[in-house]
Amino acid sequence: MYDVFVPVDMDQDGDIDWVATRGNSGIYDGVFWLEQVRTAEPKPAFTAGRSEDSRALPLPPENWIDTYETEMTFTPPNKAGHE
Ligand SMILES: [Ca+2]
Repeated sequence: MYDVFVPVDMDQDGDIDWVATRGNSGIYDGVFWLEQVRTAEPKPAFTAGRSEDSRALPLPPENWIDTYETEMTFTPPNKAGHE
């Protein structure tokens, strides 16, 4: 859970940065800082803060809603077919 984002130029380079707190995330709780980086050449939008991080997943396909379940059920998956 992110409690608040505060815009502030942390390193006083003229670009606004974001400082925020994260809670209810166990060992990942704390304060973090998102810094804008300006370069003349293209570069990745994000740089990982840790050498080991969670697996990156691709965005869903454009037609994701077509494959999304539309029926609501109150039967848990392990009980389906036993009625
Ligand atoms: Ca800055």
